[in-house]
Amino acid sequence: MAIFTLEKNNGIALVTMDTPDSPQNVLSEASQSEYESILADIRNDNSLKGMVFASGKKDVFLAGADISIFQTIETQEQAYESSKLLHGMLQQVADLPITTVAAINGVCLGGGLELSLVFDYRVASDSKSTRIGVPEVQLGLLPGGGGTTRLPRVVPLPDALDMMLTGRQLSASRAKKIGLVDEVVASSILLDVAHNYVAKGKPNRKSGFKDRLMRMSPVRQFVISQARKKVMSQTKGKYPAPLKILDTVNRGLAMSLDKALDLEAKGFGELLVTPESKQFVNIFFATTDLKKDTGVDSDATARPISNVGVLGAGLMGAGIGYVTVDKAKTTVRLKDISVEGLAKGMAYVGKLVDKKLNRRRIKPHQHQSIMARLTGSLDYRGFKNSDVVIEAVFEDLSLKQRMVADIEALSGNKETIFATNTSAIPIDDVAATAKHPERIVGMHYFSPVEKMPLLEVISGTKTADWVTATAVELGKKQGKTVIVVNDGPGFYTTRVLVPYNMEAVRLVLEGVAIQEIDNSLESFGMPVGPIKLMDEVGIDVGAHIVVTLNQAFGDRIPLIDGVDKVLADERMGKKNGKGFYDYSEDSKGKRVDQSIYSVIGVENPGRNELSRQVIIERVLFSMLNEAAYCLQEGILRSARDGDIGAIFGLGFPPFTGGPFRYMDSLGLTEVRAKLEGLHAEHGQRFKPAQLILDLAEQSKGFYS
Ligand code: T1G
Repeated sequence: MAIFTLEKNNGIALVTMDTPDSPQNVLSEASQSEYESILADIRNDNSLKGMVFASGKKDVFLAGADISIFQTIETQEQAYESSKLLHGMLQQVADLPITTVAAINGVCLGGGLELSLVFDYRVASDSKSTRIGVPEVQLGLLPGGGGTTRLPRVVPLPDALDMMLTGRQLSASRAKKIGLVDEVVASSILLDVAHNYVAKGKPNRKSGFKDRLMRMSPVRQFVISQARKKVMSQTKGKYPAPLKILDTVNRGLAMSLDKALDLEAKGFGELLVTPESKQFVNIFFATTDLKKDTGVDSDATARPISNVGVLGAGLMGAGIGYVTVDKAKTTVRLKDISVEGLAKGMAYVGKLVDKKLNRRRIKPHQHQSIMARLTGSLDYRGFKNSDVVIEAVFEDLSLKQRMVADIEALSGNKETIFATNTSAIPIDDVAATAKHPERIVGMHYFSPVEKMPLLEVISGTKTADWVTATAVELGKKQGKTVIVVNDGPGFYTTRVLVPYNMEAVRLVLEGVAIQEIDNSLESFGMPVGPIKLMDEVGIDVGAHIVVTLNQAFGDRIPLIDGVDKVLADERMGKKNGKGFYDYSEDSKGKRVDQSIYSVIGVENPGRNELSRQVIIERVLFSMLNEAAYCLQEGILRSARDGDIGAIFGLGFPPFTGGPFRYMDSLGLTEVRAKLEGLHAEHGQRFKPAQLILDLAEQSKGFYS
């Protein structure tokens, strides 16, 4: 079945792209030959005065080049040629003597936007599904279908850079505002309007003075240098793509279009073969697979959810309430034990929805409908109809068990799911006193809930598959990337974080400077150092969890002195303004609080000047090894989930592909050697997971 159809009416050729048996339109080798024959037909038909290009799919215009092709490209030269090939395909439209119009409805990304850029006009629908952008940077690439060259010649340089450096997807109205599309209309009249644009004839687009000025060297250099400063502060130079984009745009704007396109193809070729890009492409396919993963191995399916109850209106509860009313579009009953607490939680949600209104991302009537889904209560009234009740109260097992009993008493015959947001208490413990343990599940969110993309769903040994599947579905509706793990102390994300943090504290006790430890792990690519992270998560929270894990794993996750002294000095971290860092007015968490050293009994802090490499290995391999234990023990269902969980939940550097891909990139023989060395030097806590030893023995990796 054809990908493209061509209809000619009244001198206008309508080309419709509708890839059969696929939810997306993508530019691929399969589409190339048909595309070229359609263009040849149009080129040779002198009766035509115009061409309109549209998609036959409901919410998709064109999702770009076929990403799966990148996994088959091995050399820079091949990648360069693939970019040149795409340039040639799109140039065939640019060279048509007739007026060309792109009618954009639905996602128009990467090569999709690049194709539309060679059209004389771009008309877009005001549909919510119309999202326009160049997300290549998120694949470790630059727009290689002419986008790097043409976009800054169509829209103002700062807007073009923002799109290319962030991968931001614009709504149709935003795209019109920056001059990327000529008109925004209702999707019902999109094709008519596009056809009418043919009558306008080819535009004589002259860049405005401001745009010309922006492209002149001194101004351009300034804009580029400002953008580079921002990129470096965000990425610390760990990501090649944004820097290559800046360099290519800067040099390309001083060249003719052809030369600039060739420079772009070279840059695309260089980036495609980088290990960072390979890992980003792995992450794309992993997250795409997760979207389709029900989270259970049986054919159990999720039940419909229309009412959600949230117990606890603190930061987590309010955040869960927000993503549920806003993204899942489900009613939420938010309960707290105090009026102040409830009011604060409701206000927190209100502030987030107000922000969307103020940024014009929603209209007033949408603001009202979102807020109308949220109601508050100081008791259980209104919880009887909840399909799912999520508790987000403090980590007290008996309190959570009492809440289970309350909800079970309330729900009667309704099979209400009880989800706990605990970060470490085993689900089986929460379910131990339940009448219906099969309806108890873990839904571990990360703070702040409205920003952190991961949801870790934990199945207890008695949790029914339909309950797990329903929790997964709710998480996806809340806009989360969801992994499902099996029950155990600390589940996965908390369990791997604790040895990581504790090893950092041991280094402090050994006289290594706190700042040096954090700087070392940030130089590896962690968003924030382990000591700073403890302050942010809460030193008391971490200390509590260490005890839980030590009870479960003994000398593999040993307790350490020092943390109890920190707590005794009433240092809980950022939340009470006292921790390892100084939260006074003139520091605001930027500087280490030097008084911490005497609190934990470290004399002459910083005396131990370990190399960055040693610091990174000590701390990072604690996490890598624990991750392998989680996979070995079946807490993790797959290495894929472990990688996505660490990247989206703990900020593990995405350019490494995640802990398991990172260990594969080192080679498990090397990982085994490092761990055996650390084990010999520091004891049982570095005992290598048997899985690592076995895979190394077989010269295999986690993915091979
Ligand atoms: N290539 C290959 N497959 C793609 C694809 C693409 N560009 N986009 C989606 N798919 C597949 C996906 O793998 C899944 O397949 C199915 O479509 C449904 O996807 C030269 C080099 C478009 C917003 O980065 O962001 O152009 O698993 O479940 O949630 O400069 O897919 O079902 O077999 O994600 O509705 C730039 C990537 C490419 C867009 C839809 N474009 N895609 O989300 O569906 S590079 C992108 C997305 C490029 C040029 C450069 C999303 C989506 P399967 P889905 P969705």
